[in-house]
Amino acid sequence: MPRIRATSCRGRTQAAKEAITVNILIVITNRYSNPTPVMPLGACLVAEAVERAGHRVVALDLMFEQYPLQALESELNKTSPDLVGLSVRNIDNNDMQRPVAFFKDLDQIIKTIRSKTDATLVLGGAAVAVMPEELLRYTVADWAVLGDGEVVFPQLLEALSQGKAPNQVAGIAWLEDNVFRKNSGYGVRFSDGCLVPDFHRWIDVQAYLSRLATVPIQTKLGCHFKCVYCTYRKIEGHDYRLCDSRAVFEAIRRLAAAGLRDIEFVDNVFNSPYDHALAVCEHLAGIRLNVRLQSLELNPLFVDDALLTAMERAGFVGIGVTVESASDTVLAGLHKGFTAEHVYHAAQVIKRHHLPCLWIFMLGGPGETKTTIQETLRFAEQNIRPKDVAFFNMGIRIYPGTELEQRARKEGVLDILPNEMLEPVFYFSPGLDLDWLTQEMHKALATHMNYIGSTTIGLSFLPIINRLGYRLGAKPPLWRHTRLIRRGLRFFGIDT
Ligand code: B12
Ligand code: SF4
Repeated sequence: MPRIRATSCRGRTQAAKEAITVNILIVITNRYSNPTPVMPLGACLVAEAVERAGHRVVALDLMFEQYPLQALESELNKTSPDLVGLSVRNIDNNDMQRPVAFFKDLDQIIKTIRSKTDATLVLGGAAVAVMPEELLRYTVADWAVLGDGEVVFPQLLEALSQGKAPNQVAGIAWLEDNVFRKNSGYGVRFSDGCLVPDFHRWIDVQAYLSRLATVPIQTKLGCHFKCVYCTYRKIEGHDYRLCDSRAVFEAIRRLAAAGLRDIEFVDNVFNSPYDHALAVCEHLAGIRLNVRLQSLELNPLFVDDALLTAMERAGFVGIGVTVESASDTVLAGLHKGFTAEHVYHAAQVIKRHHLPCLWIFMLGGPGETKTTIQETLRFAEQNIRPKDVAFFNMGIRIYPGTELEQRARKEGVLDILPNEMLEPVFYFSPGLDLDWLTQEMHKALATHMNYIGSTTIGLSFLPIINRLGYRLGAKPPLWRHTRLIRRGLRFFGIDT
């Protein structure tokens, strides 16, 4: 079997430039099960794409492995791969109060791989697109794939196995003489209309479903907004790349036929561009499939009666609106591109419909003070229906290259180097007292059983609740059961 380490292929002769089957092991490294385990859509799409390109692929999902390093060792022995692809989703848990640095798990994983094989090591996954240089340095991997893995990874393999220069492939990053290099550029992800993999082929689907996981699907990439903290444009680009609504319908039909009926749209913003979202929903409403749909990523700017009616008719069972704040000062500081008036308007529209709604807030952003927090809490008090749920996150994770990073440096609240920012680091408005906010939120959560904070999401026993819920017949989304769960926990003396 060809060993295709980056260095060895550079000097290959013309004769070697023929199609070579590469033995690939894709290791899905995410083991975080809160609030529910997330099915690794991207890793499965990538596995299928390289298999289509003629390579031999095995996927090892570490999510439910009791002894992940032993499982990895045994798979390395079994498959003896030429190339190991690491799918890395989360850098950390984005929780300022109880931060957990997931990227550190890579240390032992890499050591295990390196102790068994000298196979080429390729990084991919959302985390890698967010902090490629830092993760390349941390893991000393050979290559990192940024963005559209199912397009870029097969091209990288072709280059590696045929002796072409991999650094010519758009969407690749690497370290050369300790200097970070990247060949940026995005693929055309939806060109073949293939949106969903055959999940059963790669992962233990039932293990996910029995923990109330939903099945992810994406209908677009890119975002025109410019929120100061956001990494999504780094992952997906600024320009919209839309998947045709007929292809979305066909993909959902395929999922339903495979028994996968709780489906979640994981677009960065589901309802922007508005016409695209409406077309997708109307298509699905036209021929009702037996599915339960949801999306947590609605922008209040584009919430109107026509869209919500189409969503209801399409089979949506829950929506999330990412408003972040109901204060003009904070919304302006975050560059959200909408105002408090839009937030209030969205609330009026939502009240006219039956769809359960999760309201998502981010407290402590630029310009946040006691007064702006009170504005947001007042909005929540007066506009969020008791059957709906409000999620309040405190502090904002700062990523290198964002406007928030620049602002934090200017305000003197951030003084570490980008390389040190794999360790979770958060922005918290200098105009706000953290103890005051913590107490305020404690009171708000104590008096509203439909409110949750990041601590609730990070509860160590949430996975047990998920399994129990599934056995009792609960259906996703999990947040719809917030009141019940919180009341139940309170009964047992656990105040979340
Ligand atoms: C939707 C979403 C969610 C949903 C997921 C719902 C669901 N059923 O899947 C919810 C709300 C539950 C969620 C939760 C969390 N999320 Co989230 N989420 C996203 C979002 C918007 C899309 C993810 C997605 O499915 N993309 C579509 C698939 C196709 O893309 P992909 O998996 O990235 O795969 C592509 C590439 O990465 C690459 N690739 C993937 N694997 C591999 C492997 C190899 C070998 C190669 C070569 C390439 C490759 O190719 C793939 C196809 O093109 C991203 C942001 C974004 N725009 O990506 C954040 C994001 C992934 N989430 C993030 C985080 C932090 C979290 C949470 C920890 C936050 C929290 N406390 O709630 C939790 C963790 C949940 C868990 N158990 O792991 C971060 C992760 C990186 C980081 N900053 O740490 C992101 C990037 C957002 C951000 N803040 O930067 N999330
Ligand atoms: S709307 Fe969402 S995806 Fe777009 S820039 Fe803002 S936070 Fe990022």
